[in-house]
Amino acid sequence: MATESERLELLSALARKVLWLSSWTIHHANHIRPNTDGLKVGGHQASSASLATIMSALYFWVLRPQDRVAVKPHASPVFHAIQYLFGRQTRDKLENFRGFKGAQSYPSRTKDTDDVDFSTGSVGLGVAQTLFASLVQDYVKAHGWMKDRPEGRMIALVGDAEMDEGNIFEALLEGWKHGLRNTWWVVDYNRQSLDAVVREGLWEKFETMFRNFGWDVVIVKYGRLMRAAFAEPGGEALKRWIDACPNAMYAALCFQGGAAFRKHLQDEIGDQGAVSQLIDKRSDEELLALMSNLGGHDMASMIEAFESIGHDRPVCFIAYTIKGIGLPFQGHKDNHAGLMTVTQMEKWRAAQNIRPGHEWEKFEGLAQEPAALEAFLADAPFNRDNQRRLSAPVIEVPERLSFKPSPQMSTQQGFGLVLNEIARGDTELASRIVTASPDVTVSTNLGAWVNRRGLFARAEKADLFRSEKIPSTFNWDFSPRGQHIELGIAEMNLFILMSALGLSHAINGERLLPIATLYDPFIERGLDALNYACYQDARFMVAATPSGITLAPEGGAHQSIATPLIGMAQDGLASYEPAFVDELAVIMGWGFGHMQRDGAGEGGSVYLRLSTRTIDQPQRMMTPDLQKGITDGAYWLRRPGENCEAVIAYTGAVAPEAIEAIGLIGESRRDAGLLAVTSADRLHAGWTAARKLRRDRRGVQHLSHIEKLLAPLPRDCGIVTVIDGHPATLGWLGSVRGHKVEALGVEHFGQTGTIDELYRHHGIDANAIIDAAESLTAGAPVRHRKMAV
Ligand SMILES: Cc1ncc(C[n+]2csc(CCOP(=O)(O)OP(=O)(O)O)c2C)c(N)n1
Ligand SMILES: [Mg+2]
Repeated sequence: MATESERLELLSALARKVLWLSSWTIHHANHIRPNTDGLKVGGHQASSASLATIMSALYFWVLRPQDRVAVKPHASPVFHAIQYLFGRQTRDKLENFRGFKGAQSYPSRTKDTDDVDFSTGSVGLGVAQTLFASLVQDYVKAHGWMKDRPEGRMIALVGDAEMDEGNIFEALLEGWKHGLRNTWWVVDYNRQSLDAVVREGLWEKFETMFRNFGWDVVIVKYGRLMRAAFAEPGGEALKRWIDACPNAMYAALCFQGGAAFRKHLQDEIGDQGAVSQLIDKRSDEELLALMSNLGGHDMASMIEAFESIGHDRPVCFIAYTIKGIGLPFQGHKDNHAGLMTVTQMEKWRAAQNIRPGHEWEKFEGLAQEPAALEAFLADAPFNRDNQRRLSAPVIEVPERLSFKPSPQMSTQQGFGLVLNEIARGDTELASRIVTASPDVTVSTNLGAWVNRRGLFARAEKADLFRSEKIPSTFNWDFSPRGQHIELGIAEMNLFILMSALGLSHAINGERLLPIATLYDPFIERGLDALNYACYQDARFMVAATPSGITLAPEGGAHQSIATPLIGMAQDGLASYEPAFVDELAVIMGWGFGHMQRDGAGEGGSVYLRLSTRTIDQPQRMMTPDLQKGITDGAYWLRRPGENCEAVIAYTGAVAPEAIEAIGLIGESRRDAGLLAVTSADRLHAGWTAARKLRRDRRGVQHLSHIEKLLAPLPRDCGIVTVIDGHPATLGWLGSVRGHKVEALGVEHFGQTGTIDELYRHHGIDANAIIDAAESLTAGAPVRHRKMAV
């Protein structure tokens, strides 16, 4: 067995190798791989160097298999190099870094093959993901599902400038409310962002803030060389100088080198005996080594810091580093996209005893025995379990979700009713659903669900109003069994929580079926986090309500126009906007299945754009055909006749207007058809996929759902589309088979008013639909119009 100090030496050697391999990966992509014109790798080199020691300390020493990490985006070459040394990444992928199907520019759960825990890229989001992943682990544990699995630590490697992202602060506050545990954030305090050097004293702000939220803070500022020098005569003066040196100056001196440090120290400290001696006895090279021996580059200091934690409270490590350490542009303020020239790389290669042509060899140039290095890697705690990506069985979804019907309802009300029915039952589905809402639980109709299933907290807390017997519609009891996670008003948090809950099957080996509710316009407030959750292939359901101008008296600021287009364009999210509650129940049932479907390109998350508008509900049998039409995205509510001249295709809450218009149009155009579009997204996706299939495999006759639906229409039939949202959502229907389209919808921020007033104002009322149909089709004018009210 190697001794502790031998093992530390092996570890430090591997950290140097990690820096080399990550730099070589980047260099290879820029200078060696053929056809890399225009593929210049920016942003990675200096940022990666900054973290090579810290990440080596974590992966080769500190981490256990159950720990999970979000790596700062530009440190992806470091991550890939570490995985390469573990034998989990191929040389081929490294050689193809940033290339098609190569190792990804930013660590990606879905695109990389070397065990990325959490994707990163849009700074701030991966950081918050670790916090919510920890809360989800607590949730799984509290529900008795952890079995004998040990608790993992959720760790983020955070850039200091990344801390500017507001979503991190939103997450911190939420974490505090929920008693966050098992979370470590390691701030790479290199005092540089992309453009600039960060403000002086930023660390103090970080420190107070984290302590304020109940975190432990560990500042790792000085490496061992520094600490030894401080203990020498004159060391105190040196330390004072280092502490007082402005960030930009320190960075500039690191770039300029030992001689520049010497000159500055002499100029500023003057001739003071002991300290002068301390400086003089070191060569320029030694002086630079001393001055750049910040904590984050000193293996022993980092290990000591990590190992000093013996509790499960959250910890923020602030590790001082130098951006681009060890490379020719270290510390330079413009180094973000810094790359080594071929000559610089040659020089560095030679200095590390790496023979040309042997650059990818794992232990090339290291003085340590390959067998000892190999044994050390094999023995790393992190490497002891190969099964880090877990899975969980599919939760059965009842054939049909039921609800207590009424002749008139809104889809938002229906959503509450469907969930209430599930909550009443004793199914596996009911126990695996977990809901969350950013302070709009009651106003999005989750109240009944919460009354039955309770709120989640690690400790019991009774609803005081209930214990005091004060009448209230809602029972707000908190317990470890609760299934609703109440969030503060931060939509970013909502979607990152969805991202964490929706990956529970892969991270915790226990499947959860998360449902988020929020007001539809605030999808945009959390959009980057929603996109992030989808990018990671987290699985969840979003009920967004109310929506559109249909929320009329709520006014302009709350109206959503673009969300149907977001729903269509967002990859990994199947979007639906049902008009009727029976449709919604079908979609939700299908959705719980879709959320659990596995395999390449299979399954995904579900977005339900709902409404508070109460409308007449159809009394009908839910036949298998109708059910299929609803989930495929459209069905004929009134089938077009053979000589159809006009079709109205509608989505969502404007159903009554479309139905009224078709009635009036029908008086002069008998064969008119009414197409209920439950999902423009599914229709469009199906259409695109069918065209691709036909193109790729000539002779294949596959038609998509919308092509089949529109096939019987005569060529000169006109289609009026109508939605309470942007008209482009349905406008494309005309391209499917070349029909003329008049697309109605909302393009401008509205104002308060009644639904009738606003529909008229924006031209999505029955008369506007009739006018549009008339303008598209020949024949006698429609005689009747809807009477003004
Ligand atoms: C949301 C978002 N905005 C902008 C960027 C572009 N960007 C990438 S890295 C970076 C600077 C990061 O600085 P820091 O976090 O200190 O990391 P360092 O470069 O020092 O390693 C910026 C602005 C991004 N990736 N994500
Ligand atoms: Mg930085």
